[in-house]
Amino acid sequence: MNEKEKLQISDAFRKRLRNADNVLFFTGAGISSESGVPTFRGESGLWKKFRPEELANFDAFLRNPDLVWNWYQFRRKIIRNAKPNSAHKAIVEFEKFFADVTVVTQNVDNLHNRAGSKNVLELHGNIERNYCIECGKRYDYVEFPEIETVPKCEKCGGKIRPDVVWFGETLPMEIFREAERKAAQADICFVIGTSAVVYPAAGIAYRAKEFGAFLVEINPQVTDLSSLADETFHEKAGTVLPALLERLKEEMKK
Ligand code: BV8
Ligand code: ZN
Repeated sequence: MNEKEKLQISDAFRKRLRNADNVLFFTGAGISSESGVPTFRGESGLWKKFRPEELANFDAFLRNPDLVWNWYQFRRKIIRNAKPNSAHKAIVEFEKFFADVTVVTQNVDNLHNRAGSKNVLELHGNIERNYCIECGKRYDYVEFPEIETVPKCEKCGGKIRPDVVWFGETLPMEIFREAERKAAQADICFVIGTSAVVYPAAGIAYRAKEFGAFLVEINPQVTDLSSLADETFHEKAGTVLPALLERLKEEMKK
């Protein structure tokens, strides 16, 4: 679909949009790819030579702290130079049309917050936050110098790690429980830019569907969720979401 063409939506979707109160946006790395932030598993995968599971885990960090720390420094640099894209911004605009709009994101790139979304639940933490693995001292939104070795805590000398959820680590329980509550209340659940292979996060989309949400998937690829979706747009989020916002404005005028 090019910018000019109008987005085709089903009558069922149009009806839901007109009557919805609670809308949930469940997002993954794909929503940030148009900001220039690489996804994990696509061809532009972050570091071809390593699978995310080999770097994003605590044992890898203990075994090779400098490598893992520099992987995050490499990503932080990309993310700091990135800007929220039209998809992130369209989600902020949706807040004007519905009683409750919640973003449940697997991303750690802080782009939903920077776009101005009010209710963002970060299931996997945030790359701009860090803490000492020994004493827990926080080092949030600190600009670490371009050092090659993992920084040490000024209080106790412990290694500092990014405040993200690594494979094998539990998600922040309060946040995850809130995401589950929102999923159970959602009238519409958008699933945007995720391969839906990471659990328990991916379970949020299934839960929303189970509790009656109208499931809308936006992803150029087919995923495990596609067969479950009530509406699928195999297009980029940066194209679909602004077009959907235009349709919404028209619908709301009627
Ligand atoms: C836990 C933070 C246990 C770090 C991340 C076997 C089976 C099932 C599960 C498991 C298993 N073995 C292990 C597990 C559990 C494991 C898991 O799910 N593994 C998977 C890989 C099989 N999960 C865990 O370990 C979780 N913890 O289970 O704890 C436990 C329980 C009790 C007590 C103790 C422990 C923790 C998982 C969290 C891992 N951390 N990230 C970091 O970012 O560095 S996960 C990482 O993957 C990111 O968060 C990312 O968001 C997430 C999912 O990836 P996606 O976001 O979907 O990105 P991906 O690249 O895959 O896909 C991008 C999509 O976008 C594509 O579909 C593409 O087509 C699309 N796209 C591209 N461009 C666009 C687009 N879409 C729209 N528009 C575009 N322009
Ligand atoms: Zn410390």
